[in-house]
Amino acid sequence: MHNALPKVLLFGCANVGKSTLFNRLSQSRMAIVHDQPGVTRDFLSMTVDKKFQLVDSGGIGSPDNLFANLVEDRIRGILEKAEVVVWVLDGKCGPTATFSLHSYVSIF
Ligand SMILES: Nc1nc2c(ncn2[C@@H]2O[C@H](COP(=O)(O)OP(=O)(O)OP(=O)(O)O)[C@@H](O)[C@H]2O)c(=O)[nH]1
Ligand SMILES: [Mg+2]
Repeated sequence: MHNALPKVLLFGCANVGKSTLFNRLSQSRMAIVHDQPGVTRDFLSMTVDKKFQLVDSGGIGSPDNLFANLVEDRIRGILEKAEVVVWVLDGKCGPTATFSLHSYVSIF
């Protein structure tokens, strides 16, 4: 992800539609979309309109599996580097996440 353009990170719980939004905004089908939490595990980025680097990330609070901690560590790392963080929420359940955003990044 060595790109001088500003990074816009899609952040949020698993299965809320981050990858769907990534594909829509990047006009691609790069991200795997599936109705099951924990599908995205690593970052995916694409330059949009030659203006910013859109970054899809794994979901926080993914089901407990071998990768959950690794996914969360990766998200914490990129959160500090992103110029813009878009917190994606599921409109049906709203911001009822079982996490504190403060625990993810100190600047909020
Ligand atoms: N009804 C509805 N379903 C959506 C919307 N956006 C995404 N979905 C569906 O929600 C499911 C999860 O979408 P993803 O884009 O894979 O979600 P994600 O946040 O990337 O999930 P993880 O990678 O597991 O963190 C898929 O079945 C999508 O088709 C939306 O705006 N409305
Ligand atoms: Mg995803």
